[in-house]
Amino acid sequence: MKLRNGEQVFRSVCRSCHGGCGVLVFVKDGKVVRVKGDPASPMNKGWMCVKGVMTPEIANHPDRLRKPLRRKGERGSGQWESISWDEVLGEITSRLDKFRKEFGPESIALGQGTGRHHYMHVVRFANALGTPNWYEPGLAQCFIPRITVSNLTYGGFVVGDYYGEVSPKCILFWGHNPLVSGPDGELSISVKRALDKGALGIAVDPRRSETGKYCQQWLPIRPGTDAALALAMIHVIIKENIYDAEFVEKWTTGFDELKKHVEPFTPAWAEAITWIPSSDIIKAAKTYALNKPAVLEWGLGIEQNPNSLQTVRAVAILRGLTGNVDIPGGDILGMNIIRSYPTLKDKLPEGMLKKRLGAENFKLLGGWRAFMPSAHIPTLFRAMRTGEPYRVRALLIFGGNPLTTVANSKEVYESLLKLDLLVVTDLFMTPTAAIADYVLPAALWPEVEQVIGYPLVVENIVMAQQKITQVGECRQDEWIIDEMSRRLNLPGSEESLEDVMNYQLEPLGITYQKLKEQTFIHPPHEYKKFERNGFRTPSKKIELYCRTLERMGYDPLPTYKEPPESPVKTPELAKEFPYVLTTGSRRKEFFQSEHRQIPSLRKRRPYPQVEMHPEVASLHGIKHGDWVIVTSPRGSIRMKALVTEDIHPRVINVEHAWWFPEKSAPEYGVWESNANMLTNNAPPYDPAFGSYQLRGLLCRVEKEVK
Ligand SMILES: Nc1nc2c(c(=O)[nH]1)N[C@H]1C(S)=C(S)[C@@H](COP(=O)(O)OP(=O)(O)OC[C@H]3O[C@@H](n4cnc5c(=O)[nH]c(N)nc54)[C@H](O)[C@@H]3O)O[C@H]1N2
Ligand SMILES: Nc1nc2c(c(=O)[nH]1)N[C@H]1C(S)=C(S)[C@@H](COP(=O)(O)OP(=O)(O)OC[C@H]3O[C@@H](n4cnc5c(=O)[nH]c(N)nc54)[C@H](O)[C@@H]3O)O[C@H]1N2
Ligand code: SF4
Ligand SMILES: [Mo]
Repeated sequence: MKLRNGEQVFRSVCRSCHGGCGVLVFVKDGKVVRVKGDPASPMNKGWMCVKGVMTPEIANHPDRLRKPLRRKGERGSGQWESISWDEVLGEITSRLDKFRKEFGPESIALGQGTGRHHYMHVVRFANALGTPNWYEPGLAQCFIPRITVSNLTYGGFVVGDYYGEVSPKCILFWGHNPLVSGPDGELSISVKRALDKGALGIAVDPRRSETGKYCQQWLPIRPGTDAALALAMIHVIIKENIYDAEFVEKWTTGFDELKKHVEPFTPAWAEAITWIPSSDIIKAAKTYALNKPAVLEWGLGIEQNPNSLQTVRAVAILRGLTGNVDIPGGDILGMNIIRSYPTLKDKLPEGMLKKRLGAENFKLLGGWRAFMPSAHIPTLFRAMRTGEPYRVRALLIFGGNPLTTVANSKEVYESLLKLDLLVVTDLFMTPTAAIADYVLPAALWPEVEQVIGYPLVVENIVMAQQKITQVGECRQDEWIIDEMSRRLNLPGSEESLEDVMNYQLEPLGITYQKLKEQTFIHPPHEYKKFERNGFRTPSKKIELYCRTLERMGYDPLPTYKEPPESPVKTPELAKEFPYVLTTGSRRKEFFQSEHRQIPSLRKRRPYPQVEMHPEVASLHGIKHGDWVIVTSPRGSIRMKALVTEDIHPRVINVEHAWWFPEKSAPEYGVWESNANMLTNNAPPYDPAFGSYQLRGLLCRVEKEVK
C-alpha cells in the first residue's frame, strides 16, 4: 500500500530477536524508515519492543557489512578486500570440495547462531554435505533440554496458553524472565497482559527480575539447585493431596514410583540445598497446585547446568501432577500445522552418525533419539584444536559470535585459529568474523523471505516474512547455502527455497505467495487432544516415570546433583571465591551479542553490568556505578556495579556476550567484559545433553583500582 507521504507499507514479521511480532514496515526510497506493531497480529496485537522499533537503525547502519570480504593479511590483521559473490562462492566451495574429498565431509563443520530464520536450512546443508558436525550455541545450553523432556514426558512441546478465551490463574516463572526475554520475544506482552488480568505470579530466580517484580512470591534460589526445589514441590503436592487425582489416575504412568521416590525430598531437605525457606517452598507448591489453570514458564535457569536433563524433568512433572497440560489457560501442546522442514536427514550417510562429535556420550543431543541431532560444542572445538578424535578443518558460521557466546572464550579463540578455513556470515563485523578468512554480508529480516510457525516449535500460528528491501549486496543465508549447494552439486540443490516453503505449507492448502498476501494463518486451538488419541508417548500417557530414559541408561525419575563447582562441593575453592556466580540474564535493549553498535539502544545501556547485593558491595567498598573486577577460577573481567536488593546476598550476576564495536579491530575489546572468560566448558557435562555450567559457578568481586 502506498501512503500520501510517499511511503509504502508492507506486513511482515519482526525478527530482531527470535521474533514473532507481526509488524507494518514503512519503506521510502528503498529503505526501511519505520516499523509499527500490527494490531491484527494474534501474537503481539500491535505491541513491539524497543529492539524491534529500532529496526531501521539496524537495517541502515553505516557499519552493516555490504559486500563479501576476503582477508588480505594474516588472520585477524583486519585487512580485507571486497570480492564478488561469484568469486567468493567459487573459492569457498572449491576448498570445501577438497576437504570433503581428502579428509571426508566430517572435517567440515557448520555453525550458526540462536534460532534464526535459516536455522533448519543450515541443518539441511549439513545433511546434504554429508557432515554430522553442525552446532548451534544454544542447544545443550538452551531449549533442547526443554523440548526433549517435553517430548519424552508429554509427547510434544508445551507453551503457555495466552491466546484463547481463558486466562491463566497462576504463572510459575522458573529461571525465566519473559518480560525481557523468552524463547520468543513477543511472549513479553502476552505474559504482561495475563499478569495484569490478575494471574498470581511466582518467580524462582536468584534475582527479583523484571518479571519477578510483578509476582506475589519470589523464591531467590541458589543457582544450579533447581532440581532440589522441584523435587520438594512434588513432595508437597503429593503429601498434601493437592494433585489432580482424577487426571493422574487416568492420564499418567508411574505415580506410585514417583510418590515413593520423592518421600525423602522434604521442604527441609530442599531448604538446606536451595537456600529457600521451607515455608516458602510449601506456599509456592500450594499456590501452583491450587490455582488452576496454571502456566509454568520455564527458561534457561534450569538448563545451563550439568544436571539439565533431571532438572528439567523434575520441573516438567509438576504440570503432569496438576493436570495443567493442554487445557485452556494452562500449558498447551502444539498444533504443528505445517510440515517439518525438509532437512534431508536421509541424505546423511549412515556411517556419519557414529562420527558426530559427542554423539556417543550425549545421546539426547547427538544420538538417533535426539530431537535435532547435533555436535557437542566442547567436543567439536577440541577436535579443531587438537585433532582428537579427528581434525575438523573448516567451519562455516551463519550468524553466530562464539567468541562471546561459547564457554571459555580463550579456548574458543585458540580452536578457531587452528582451522584451515573459517567463513563467517553476519550482519556486522564481529570479533569472531574478524579472525575469519571470508566474511559474507547477511540480509536482515526485512530483506528475507521465510515461513515460520509460532510459538516456536509448537507452530500454532504460521506467518510469512517477505523481502521488502535490499541493502548493498547482502544476501539471505538460505540463498548463500543454496548457491554453495548448487556449485557442489549436492542433493536437494535442484529445489528452490520457495519449493521448500511450499512443501511445508502444503497441509494448509496454501502457497508461500498466498500466505504472503494473508500474512498469517491461525486456526482455532484444539484443547485436550489427548482425549482423542492419548498423549504421543509410548504409554499414550504422561510419563512421570520415563521408561525410554531408563532404557537409555538415564534415571527414569528425576534426581538432584550438587553442581561440580559450589560452596558445598568445592568448599576450599569457595574460600577464595565466596560468591555463587550466574551469567547471562538478558537485557531488553540487546539480543545476545547484538546491538552494541546501535546508538539508540546502546545509550540506554552503555556498559556491561554486574549485579550484587548492597551487603556484598559494602563489604568490598564498592559503590553503585563503580568498575568492578569479577574473577572466577578461570579468569577476570570488568563490569560496572549495579547494587540492588533484588538479588540473593550470596549471588553475583553478570550480563553475557559483551564486546565493544567502538574499540579497535580485530578484538573489539572482546576479552574485557565477556562473561565466558569466567565460565567453564570442561566436564562434568550433563550425561544426556552434554550441558555445561553457565549458572552456579564460583567467583569473587573487588573494586577496580586504576
Ligand atoms: N555465559 C553465557 N553464555 C551464553 C548464554 C548465557 O546465558 N550465559 N546463553 C547461551 C544461549 S541461550 C545462546 S542461544 C547463545 C547465543 O549465541 P549466538 O547465537 O552466537 O549469539 P550472538 O553472539 O548474538 O550471535 C549472533 C550473530 O548473528 C548475527 N545475525 C543476526 N541475524 C542474522 C542473520 O539473519 N543472518 C546471519 N548470518 N547473521 C545474523 C548477529 O549480528 C550476531 O553477530 O549464547 C549462549 N551463551
Ligand atoms: N532481549 C532479549 N531477549 C532474548 C535474548 C536476549 O539476549 N535479549 N536471548 C534469547 C535467548 S537465545 C534465550 S535462550 C532466551 C532466554 O530467556 P530466559 O530463559 O528468560 O533466560 P535469562 O533471562 O537468561 O534467565 C532467566 C532468569 O534466570 C535467572 N537465573 C540465573 N541462574 C539461575 C538458576 O540457577 N536457577 C534459576 N531458577 N534461575 C536462574 C536469571 O536471574 C534470569 O532472571 O531469551 C531470548 N530472548
Ligand atoms: S519482541 Fe522480538 S519480534 Fe517482537 S518487536 Fe521485539 S525484537 Fe521484534
Ligand atoms: Mo538461547
